[in-house]
Amino acid sequence: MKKISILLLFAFLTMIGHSQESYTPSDENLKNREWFQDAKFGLFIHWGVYSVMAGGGDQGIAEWIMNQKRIPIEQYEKLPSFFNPTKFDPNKWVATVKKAGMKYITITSKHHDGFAMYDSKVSDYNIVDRTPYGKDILQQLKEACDKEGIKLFFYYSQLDWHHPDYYPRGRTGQGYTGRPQHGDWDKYIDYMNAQLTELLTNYGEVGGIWFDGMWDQIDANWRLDETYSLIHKLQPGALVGSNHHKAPFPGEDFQMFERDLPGENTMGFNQTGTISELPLEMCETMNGSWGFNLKDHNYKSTKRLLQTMVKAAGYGANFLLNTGPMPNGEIQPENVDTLMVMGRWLDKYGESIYGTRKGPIKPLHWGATTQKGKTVYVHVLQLAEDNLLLPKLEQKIKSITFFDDGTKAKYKNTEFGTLIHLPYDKRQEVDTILKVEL
Ligand code: H79
Repeated sequence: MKKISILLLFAFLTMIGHSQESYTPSDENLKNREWFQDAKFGLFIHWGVYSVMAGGGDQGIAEWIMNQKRIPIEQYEKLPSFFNPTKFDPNKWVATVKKAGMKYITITSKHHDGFAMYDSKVSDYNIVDRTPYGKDILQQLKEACDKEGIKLFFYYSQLDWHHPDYYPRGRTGQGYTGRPQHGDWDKYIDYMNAQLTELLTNYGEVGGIWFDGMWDQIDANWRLDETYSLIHKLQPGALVGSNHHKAPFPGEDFQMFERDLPGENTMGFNQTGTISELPLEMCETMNGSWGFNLKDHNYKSTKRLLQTMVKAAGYGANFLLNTGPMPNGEIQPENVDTLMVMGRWLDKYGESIYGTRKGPIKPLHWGATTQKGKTVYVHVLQLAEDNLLLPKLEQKIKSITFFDDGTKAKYKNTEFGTLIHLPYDKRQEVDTILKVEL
């Protein structure tokens, strides 16, 4: 009897030893979480062989074209032979990122189509073996990033429309692909872990892994414990996040929100539940597409993007803004223009964004607050009146000044909060920032 309970206890201890339930992030990981929260702004890059299709003349299609147009694997496999980005210049990408005021890049290493954009040895379905270009873009980008102090994260799709062992199939990649109606799920997970091992061993220090696609079959046996342990073992500092649209699972280091501010669900699929205590990140598109789409000119204004970034910062969340490079390897000029405008704004107002944490007042219809030490930045994004009622703060206010010219703002404390006078001639088009000293 006693022997059995000791055995059981042993089994239990071994289990939690591997389990991410008991995951304690390393010091390096915690340091990187702080870095991440300070960084605030990154570039998301969706680049794959689908860029050759440029959306196929359809405004709403890009990296999903294989699934949406039901292209069988046999046909889709021709795309890599058309992929030859002769104008790809990683140094130019990184220069653009720096000028935009971004601190990191998250790039697709493999999207749902299963095609690896790097030199993978566990499958020849990759950029080196299958394209006339023949070079590893992740490698080149990492070198360019290292030179400039930009961190590189890898997006990795758990969902795979190409691998035969991604079986049973989930909500997508059904029927048309031409794969046999059988497969060995565990072999697929092994394959995925092998690819992740490559990504975490061959490219030096990686910022983190950005998972996507688990929503395809959320209840499948993803063996998350094993995958997350593997990543934390290979690179204890790398941050793990997953776009499963749910509250974070054990072993994850940050929580992400797709095209929604934390806690919002305008997209309909963001059932993230509560906002966790982990570092947060919101990703957003500049038009309506992630990958390159020739017809999608539905660009959001820089004003709107900057205001979304400010609101995200008000939640303490990073803003990961996307671009889908063209098949020739260049970033769309329209996107570069937008990034330059954002960079110029950050040159001037970055103090109120970088290194801040969410402010004492949760974002409201008029704007948001961010905080650094004893300074609260009040970001007034839209206000019809010339007075702002700032809800009561716990600490006493010492002074309020306009960020732009350092002049004092008139205010008075009322029982409902602080009434701040905001004359129209002090207003900025994008964001009128007040510095509140506590
Ligand atoms: O990589 C980009 C997109 O390709 C990918 N994530 C971003 C970062 C993405 N795929 N799908 N979506 C985003 C939207 C999610 C749609 C879903 Fe559903 C709604 C997933 C589950 C419900 C539609 C219905 C797709 C599967 C079932």
